[in-house]
Amino acid sequence: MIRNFQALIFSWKDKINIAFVGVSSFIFFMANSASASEPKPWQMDLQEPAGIIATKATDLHNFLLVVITLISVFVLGLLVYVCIKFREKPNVKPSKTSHNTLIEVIWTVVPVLILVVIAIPSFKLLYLTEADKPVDMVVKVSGAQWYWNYQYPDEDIAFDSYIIAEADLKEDQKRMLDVDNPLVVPEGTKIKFLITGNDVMHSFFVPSLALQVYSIAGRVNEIWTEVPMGKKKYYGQCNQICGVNHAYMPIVIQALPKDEYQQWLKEAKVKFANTKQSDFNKIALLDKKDIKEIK
Ligand SMILES: [Cu+2]
Repeated sequence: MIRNFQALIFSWKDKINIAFVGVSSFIFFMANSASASEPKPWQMDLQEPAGIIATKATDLHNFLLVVITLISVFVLGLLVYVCIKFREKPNVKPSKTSHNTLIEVIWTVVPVLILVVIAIPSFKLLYLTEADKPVDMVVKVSGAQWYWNYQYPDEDIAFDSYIIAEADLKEDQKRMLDVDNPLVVPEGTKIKFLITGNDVMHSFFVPSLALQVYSIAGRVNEIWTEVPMGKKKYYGQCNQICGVNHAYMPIVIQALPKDEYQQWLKEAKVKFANTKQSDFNKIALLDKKDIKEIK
């Protein structure tokens, strides 16, 4: 019995080993999280926000979580109170009360006030995401069955972005998330995304940058975001069920330092020189001077 018990207790050596594995996995996790924004195993909360819009969206989410928790606890408390106070035993003859003007006014006015309190920060954030901010670059995103097409109108390049098949994955690539041609952008840049579709509805969804916009054929939706400083990959996925390969059209936005981005751009202009840009996919952008005249 004692021998069994001793066998169960870890020796000091085992403890040091476990601590070492724990610490090294933590360091690996932290190092990994510094270079990529992606979902984590057993993740409970939102992905770490990147940029001003995502930070504000996360703050709003945390505020709403408090509001909804307070409301749920209050309603649960009321239910428990009513169940105990008005149970059958002490109320053999039940009350037939059906109206109480004061309570009815309270349960109408209080929810309205709560909605107003929620609406103010909510509209502020919505306005920020929709506002026509001056941006550093424009990227056109087209959803297709089942891949993404990225076009840089100012650079006159376009290319398709496909998932990497499981059999072709390299060691540092993620299953179901990495792609052959990521959307490469310079770090610390405000970007306007023009989002459209080639066939059925898709949705361009990159949680850490708080981007989520429908891609619809015949329409151009737009949104802007600020990609923060730092060489980092932002992972996303199509989140509008678009057909049999819906799960296989991930999104990768790769932020690079400015000089590395210029180098990539140089190579991309050669690599994608023969990628045919169909007229359907082309968009006409106004020159900057035209925009000024309109304003
Ligand atoms: Cu889809």
